[in-house]
Amino acid sequence: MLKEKVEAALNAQLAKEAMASQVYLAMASWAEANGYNGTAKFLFVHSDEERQHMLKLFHYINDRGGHAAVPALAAPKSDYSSIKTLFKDLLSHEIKVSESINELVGICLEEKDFTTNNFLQWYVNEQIEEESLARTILDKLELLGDDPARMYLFDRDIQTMAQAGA
Ligand code: OFO
Repeated sequence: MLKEKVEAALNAQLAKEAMASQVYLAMASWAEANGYNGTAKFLFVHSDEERQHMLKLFHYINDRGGHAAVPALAAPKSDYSSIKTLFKDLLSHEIKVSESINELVGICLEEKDFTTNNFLQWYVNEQIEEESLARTILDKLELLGDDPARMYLFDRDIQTMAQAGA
């Protein structure tokens, strides 16, 4: 049985994963509408992954005798000035999610809920990978500069990454 404090913190995390899915979906839409189909593909896949993260928490809460709440979500930002600003936002979003996962782990340890702590280790590792991927993409974008022809190559490249990850 989940303690109330842990259940509330898990539901708050569930809402953040759902929000991440929405944010990446809006980013995918911007990319697709602006002709960056490879980037859009990558972001659609990322959005789906965040939904899976949300569902994993959802089932865990219910399986442990809690009640998973479907969150109300604010409309995400829908416009970006460039691919680079989009990925900068994506990295800051991931950093915030990592901080929130760490706080959640802290709550589980305070409450001596070692089962949930164990369950959350998957998220701790996932965040390391996602932050590192976002940093690699941003480094690439820094190297490429803003030249549209190079953005075309970047877009083709990231599509390959999306296909390999899918
Ligand atoms: Fe859910 O992994 Fe990113 O945020």
